[in-house]
Amino acid sequence: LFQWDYELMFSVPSYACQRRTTLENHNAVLTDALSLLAENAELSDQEGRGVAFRRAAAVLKALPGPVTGLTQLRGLPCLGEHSLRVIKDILENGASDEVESTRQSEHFKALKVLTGIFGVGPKTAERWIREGIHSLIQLRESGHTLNRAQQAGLLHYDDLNRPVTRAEADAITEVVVRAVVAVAPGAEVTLTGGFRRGKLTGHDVDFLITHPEEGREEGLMSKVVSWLRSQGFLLYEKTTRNSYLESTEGPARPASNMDRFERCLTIFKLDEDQRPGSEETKLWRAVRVDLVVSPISQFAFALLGWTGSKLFERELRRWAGHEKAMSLSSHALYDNNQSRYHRATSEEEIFAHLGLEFVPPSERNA
Ligand code: DGT
Ligand code: MG
Repeated sequence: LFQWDYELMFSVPSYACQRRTTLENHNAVLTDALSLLAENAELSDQEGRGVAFRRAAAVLKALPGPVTGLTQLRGLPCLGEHSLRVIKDILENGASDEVESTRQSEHFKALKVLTGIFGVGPKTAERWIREGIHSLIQLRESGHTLNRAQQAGLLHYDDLNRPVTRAEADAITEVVVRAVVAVAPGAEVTLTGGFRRGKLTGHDVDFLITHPEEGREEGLMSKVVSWLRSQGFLLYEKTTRNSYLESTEGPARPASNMDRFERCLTIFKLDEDQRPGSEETKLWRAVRVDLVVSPISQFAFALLGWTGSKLFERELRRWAGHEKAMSLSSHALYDNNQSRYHRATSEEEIFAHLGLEFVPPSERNA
């Protein structure tokens, strides 16, 4: 029936940061399939392949309607041969053999289970799998010595693999605000990550803390963490100096005062309302919470950098480097042509420096 009506051609710009990607996804079946292949590649140390699948999925997420035929995709960016083959299989047969066999594979399932433990990355998981460890029971029985993070991860495995709801994120926000007000009146707390983009659930809750007076953020993290610990809110915590810059591509330059930029990975103990009629006796759940402290001079960059999505961030940096000869990080924006940093006190200013139209957080869900 009017088949040709739906044979609309789509058109989208190449970089995810040039697009508006809301949470409304008209192509979830296709993007779930491509995301699974991306995840498998990332877990198997094939980052390049992973990014290619993520970019392809992001293009489909940005389309204004469902894809019904391959011809609609002609001329779209980021859709490589491999991704197109997967899309074709799903459109024609309802499923892709490659995706389904990956989903069912013992190796992928074991990687998922083991990297689902907080503190366990793909390399460790791979090593354990080579020793025949595929499950939590086998890991417990193996007698491997686990570090502090992994012990906590194993102990709270079920909670940490259960999505965090918006209501739980709000409850944690209240606690973090109380902690910050108690130790540093005037300091400010901002919810970042997926919840700032409007997601209804998340794998963790991300916060950015700053103080309107430059320098007053120093020492803030340890005070906040001490307060939270003394009030019994923390099941685990580890503060690290931010090492993000070393891990990104491109010549992003560390800002001079980057050593003030601290991050604390925690596991919160969150009181839970007992469900009526529930047999459960546990009155709390564990939730992964990330705390980041930024000096006010870097706040806009930190906010932009910690709001995500991960692909949106990656695309912003790629745009900056390839199209503008600039280096963007969560600390600063360096202009290689002018050999200077661009100042910014808001996300809007950073987009403007980059020659991009402003994209609000709710439309950064690439
Ligand atoms: P989620 O938590 O799975 O629901 O989704 P997101 O988008 O909140 O992802 P998450 O929590 O892993 O990270 C939040 C954002 O922070 C992410 O979109 C990019 C950024 N991010 C993640 N890890 C790092 C890091 O090590 N350094 C910096 N600067 N940013 C990071
Ligand atoms: Mg998050």
